[in-house]
Formats: sequence, structure tokens, C-alpha cells
Amino acid sequence: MATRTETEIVLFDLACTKNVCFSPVVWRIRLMLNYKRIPFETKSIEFPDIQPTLKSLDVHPIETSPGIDHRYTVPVIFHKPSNRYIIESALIAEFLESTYPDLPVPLTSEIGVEIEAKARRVVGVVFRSAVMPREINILSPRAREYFRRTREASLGHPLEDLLVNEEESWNAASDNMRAVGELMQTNKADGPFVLGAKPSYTDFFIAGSLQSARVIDEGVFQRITKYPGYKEIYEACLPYMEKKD
Ligand SMILES: N[C@@H](CCC(=O)N[C@@H](CS)C(=O)NCC(=O)O)C(=O)O
Repeated sequence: MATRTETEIVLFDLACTKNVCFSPVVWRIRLMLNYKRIPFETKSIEFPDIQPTLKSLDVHPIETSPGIDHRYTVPVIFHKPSNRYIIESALIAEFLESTYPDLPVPLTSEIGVEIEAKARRVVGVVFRSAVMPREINILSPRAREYFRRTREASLGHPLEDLLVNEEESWNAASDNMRAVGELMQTNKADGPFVLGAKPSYTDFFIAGSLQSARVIDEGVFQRITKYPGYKEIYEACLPYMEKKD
């Protein structure tokens, strides 16, 4: 495999006061770029600047399902050789896999689909309630104002209300979190990743979410990774998390 040195990709990411990536979705793409050793540069944007920046570049949300509020979101990549922008993490992952097939990353698998669905359903709920209200702590004042306004409009209540029953939510999710962690260890005899010896996109989904939690609040990260399964995958992905900004 030839070593690439020229930067071919610009990754549009979210800015925060820690100056490292904290978006779980951007982390998935970042992990993929790092694993495939594709040189890239980062362009960090504040939350309120995502829409105007992407509009100015003529990059618009994809109509995935009618009636859904299609937001301007990151990740977005710019692929210099083909002079094109790609929005939506799933489309970016497909593009990277077909354009840079060396060090392949299986994008889907039976066990991966099961883990992602269960993780979204059971871990996702407590994860969001614990992470979202703490996210404002690492945002600039402008981004904090935007984040509070938009999230509270969709929640219908102050962000901090999510923390009122935090202990109960963690306790209620405990058995399910343990069960998802056990699923992650299905192929542990063959290696540390979901499919065994090599990472798949599901590992990047898990590690990206955990890294996001860790940047936002170490306590939340510690709380999730005490369940067997999570930390093993997170640690196996650490070599692909070195480029954080
Ligand atoms: N469907 C999008 C979701 C990405 C997403 O939710 N990105 C968040 C950051 S984690 C975002 O850009 N939010 C902008 C906003 O809320 O205005 C994808 O998978 O690419």
C-alpha cells in the first residue's frame, strides 16, 4: 500500500473550547480517516456557523426522508482530487470505503446492526440525557446560546431538566447496558473488535460515542466504560484517535 502524504480531504468538524473533536458522528469519520491513513486537514466551525458556511459552499442537507427537518450538519468532507463536497456521515463512509479501499472497514455486519440498534435504543437514551446538558460547558458563548435555544425548543424544557432523574436513568438502563456490552464481546476470542481482529464501522460508532462523552465529561465516560465490552473496543481504537483536531 502506497503511503499518502498529500492532504486530499478537508473534514468539517464542530468547534469547542477544548479545540479537539467532540462530535460522536464526526469521530466516526475521523476514526475511519485515521485508520486508513488518509491525510486530512480539519476546518472547525461553531454551531451557529454551520448553516451559513455550508450554504456559502452550496452544500445542502440530503432529503433522506420526506417531512423530516433536514438540518445543516457536520461531518462534511471536501475531497480535493474530485473537487466535491459530501454531507451525511453514512454517505461519507461509503465514499471513503470505495475511494480508499486499502485497509478496508466493513460498513455493516449482522452483529454490528444489532449492536448499533440496541445501543441507540438503550444506551443512547441515558447517554443523551447525561451528555447533552453538559455539552454547553465546552462551547463558546455564541455556540452555547445557539445550542441551548435549539435543543430546548425541541425538548420543550430546559436542558438541565434532563439531569433531574439522572441516577434513576442510569440505574434503569444498567441491565441493558451490560447486555449490549456483552454483545460487543461476541468475537473476543479472535480479537478486541466487534468482528474480532480488525475494526469495522460499528467499532468506530462505539469508540466515537465514548470519545465524545470523554471530551464532554470524564465522569459519564467512566460510568459507561465500567460495563465490560465498551472499554475494550475504545482502547483498541485508541491508535486511530491520535489526530484529534
Ligand atoms: N445525519 C447526520 C447527523 C450529524 C449530526 O447530528 N451532526 C451534529 C453534530 S454531532 C450537527 O452538525 N448539528 C448541527 C446543529 O445541530 O445545528 C449525519 O450522520 O451526518
